[in-house]
Amino acid sequence: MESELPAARRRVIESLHRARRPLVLSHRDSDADSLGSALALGGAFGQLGVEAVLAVHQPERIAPPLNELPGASAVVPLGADLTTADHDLVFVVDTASPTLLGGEPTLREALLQSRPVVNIDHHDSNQHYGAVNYVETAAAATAEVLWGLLTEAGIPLTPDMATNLQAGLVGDTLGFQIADTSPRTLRAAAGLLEAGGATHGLPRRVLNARTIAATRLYGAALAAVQTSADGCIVWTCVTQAMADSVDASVHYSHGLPNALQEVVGAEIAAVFYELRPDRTRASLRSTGRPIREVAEEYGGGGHQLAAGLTIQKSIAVAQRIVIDRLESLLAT
Ligand SMILES: [Mn+2]
Repeated sequence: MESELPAARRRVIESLHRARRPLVLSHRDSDADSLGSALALGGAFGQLGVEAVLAVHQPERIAPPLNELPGASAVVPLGADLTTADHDLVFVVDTASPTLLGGEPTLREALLQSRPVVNIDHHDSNQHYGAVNYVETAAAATAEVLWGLLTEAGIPLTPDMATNLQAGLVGDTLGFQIADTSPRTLRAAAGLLEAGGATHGLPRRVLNARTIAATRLYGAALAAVQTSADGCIVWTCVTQAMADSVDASVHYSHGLPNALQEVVGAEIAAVFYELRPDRTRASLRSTGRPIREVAEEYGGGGHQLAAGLTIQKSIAVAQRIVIDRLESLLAT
């Protein structure tokens, strides 16, 4: 696969220069890398004198401060009107499979089958659904991939583009602290700093900011922390009752799995979210032992050290099932 990369890189750069009416898409539930990468790619087309349309599923749900990324207000909904527009090429960033775009399956098919798709990503689970697939699994973020592509293509970075890419780098690497952070990641960060994209300011806020309700929910979940396997497994729950008591949604509790991983002695961290009385989501983190297989056993997935799954069970039952499974994993 790696040997195919130089050819794919040339084809992506050709596509950047060839596009006249590009459509840029990224996955639903935008994060700093997906949105920052899409916005920076839109900026790159601007530098080439081409106007790109950027679309994501339900952009109105992009919450502060993520919606402050330069250009975010111009992102349009992933809607049926896009299928009849005269886009010549579709660029999809940071999206391992078409399903992750969200929206109706028929809409996704119409969008992706009517025009050539250029798929730019860093997830090793990428399904290579494009006419061109440029998937750099060694990159810590799609922002890092794009930094390399735009530099090689000779497209100068504006300060806004650099801010968007830096937000993606900071977001996906948790501030350059995860194992995927490579010398090249830091070279990209240095290049983005030189182009006017600071690591503090907006990228830092996008990574760390929490509303007051989310801060209270975070505190409640931390206070409910439990351990097993001699402290090697650390977990907690975010229940509907907790969320209701602080006027938040269970979805507001981002950052908890990483926080639990900081507990001394923790090898595996798990956070259970009560989505419905009979539906529970679990986010898993590991300091070394691969946990993606456990997520996959329950229909989930992700990375070797950061994965997630959803079980159609109550939170109490789901927690028992998953913790039992993690205990047996640690015993092997
Ligand atoms: Mn990413």
